[in-house]
Amino acid sequence: MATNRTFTMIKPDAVEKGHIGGILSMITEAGFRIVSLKLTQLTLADAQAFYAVHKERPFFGELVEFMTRGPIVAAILEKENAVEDFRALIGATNPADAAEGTIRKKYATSVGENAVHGSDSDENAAIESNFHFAGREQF
Ligand code: FUP
Repeated sequence: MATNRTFTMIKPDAVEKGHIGGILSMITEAGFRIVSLKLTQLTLADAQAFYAVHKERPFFGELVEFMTRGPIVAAILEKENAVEDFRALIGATNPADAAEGTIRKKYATSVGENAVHGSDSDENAAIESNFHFAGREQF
């Protein structure tokens, strides 16, 4: 996987509230190309594996429950400096700290229900992308 790609999820809170279109629009207006896109739902095992790094944290159970409660949009995005630029576009984990003009400032409601995920490294972007999309689904 090229290092100019990142992986994102539009989380259950934002899908429930009808923000798929608004968020995809912010993403494409910021210059990201959609490489892969689907509406899907994480199983318990998927969410536990995805957030395994947080498994000892007190919020782990709540996080897994939230991420599995409804459909998500999974996508691979491409742009120069994709991982870093996408983290800037989504804003701080806690929407109270998120800058004006970021996706979380506009759509997130709390540190738990924060509307979107963005990979934190090229390595994780590749792992997360390949978890959700077969090679023939990556355009
Ligand atoms: P981010 O990379 O911004 O998504 O943030 P983290 O990887 O630190 O956290 C992953 C997810 O865990 C967050 F999106 C929401 C959840 N979380 C909480 O629910 N409470 C916390 O105190 C920290 C993170």
